Amino acid sequence: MKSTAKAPTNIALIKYWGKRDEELMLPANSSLSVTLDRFFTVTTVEFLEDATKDVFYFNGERASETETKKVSRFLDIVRSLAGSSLYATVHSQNHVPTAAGFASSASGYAALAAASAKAIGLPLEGSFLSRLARRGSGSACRSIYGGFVEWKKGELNNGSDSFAVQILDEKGWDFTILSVVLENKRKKVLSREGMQRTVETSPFFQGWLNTVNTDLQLAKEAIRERDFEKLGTVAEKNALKMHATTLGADPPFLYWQPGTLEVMERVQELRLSGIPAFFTIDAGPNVKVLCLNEDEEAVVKELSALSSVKEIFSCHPGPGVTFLD
Ligand code: 2P0
Repeated sequence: MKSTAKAPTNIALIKYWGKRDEELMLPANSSLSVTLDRFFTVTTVEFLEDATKDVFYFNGERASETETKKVSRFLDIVRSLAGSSLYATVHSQNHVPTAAGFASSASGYAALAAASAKAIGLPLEGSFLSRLARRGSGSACRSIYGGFVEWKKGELNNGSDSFAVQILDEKGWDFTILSVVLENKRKKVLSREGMQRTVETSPFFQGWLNTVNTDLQLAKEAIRERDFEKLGTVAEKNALKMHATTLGADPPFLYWQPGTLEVMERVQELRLSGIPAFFTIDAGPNVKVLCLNEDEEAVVKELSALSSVKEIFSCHPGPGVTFLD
């Protein structure tokens, strides 16, 4: 009753922003992401006959009570699906740079879903694992698959039709995704809280919902056609629209910092100089920059020269969840 799974992070090109059901983690809109080759979580789950509670180790150390509770709540879902009452020991090793603007919840819950499902004998097909991972964190449902992935929001109230599907595998198209990490970051509004506040109070949220599906269709078209400029253009516009909704929230908030704008402007200047580069931003100040492999060196050089840039990680489309045992 033991299994180890490795799951990658992903970066959304069409954002998941807003839930229609907080408990079941059902999104208000469908989203699209690219799974990254470089950052991942490895998690081992072992269900034990004689355990009296769940125990969670994170990066080799016993996790806090709060973190353990989160894992336990997720394992409750797994246990109820499997009709089991066994507690588990969970070891999770995160290979994601801290504060680099990657939601560690995506790789974290995808790895936990896969390892716990296998350890307890639940089905292992992608759609099942994706629905299960979604219950831990929305974006985790996309990390089950490699390459380019769509999370179909679904229509049903029970969430059975809300899961991710692969559009194109990681070998189907390659370009560079630069994770640009900034200096001087302030504590942010957590994405879960931020999206909830936006749904409840921002008059701009309806505008987001009115256009996100058109953006998604354009992005899928661009992936089918391997049209980098088309994909970059719609990804950048979609990210800006997502961030615009936060300014209408009450109280208003903004994830950007001066360095965020510095990177955004430099990317736009690069485009004017003939280099196709595009940005996207998640629920934090860091920026992800998309560019062609042949332009990577030039783009990294330009962005590294900015005073607010601390570090740049270069990523590519990568595979989804794998079982290590
Ligand atoms: C995304 N984000 O599509 C969007 C864009 C942040 C901005 O998914 O509440 O950690 O656990 O479902 O998945 C981050 O939110 O939120 C996220 P929960 P999650 O990648």
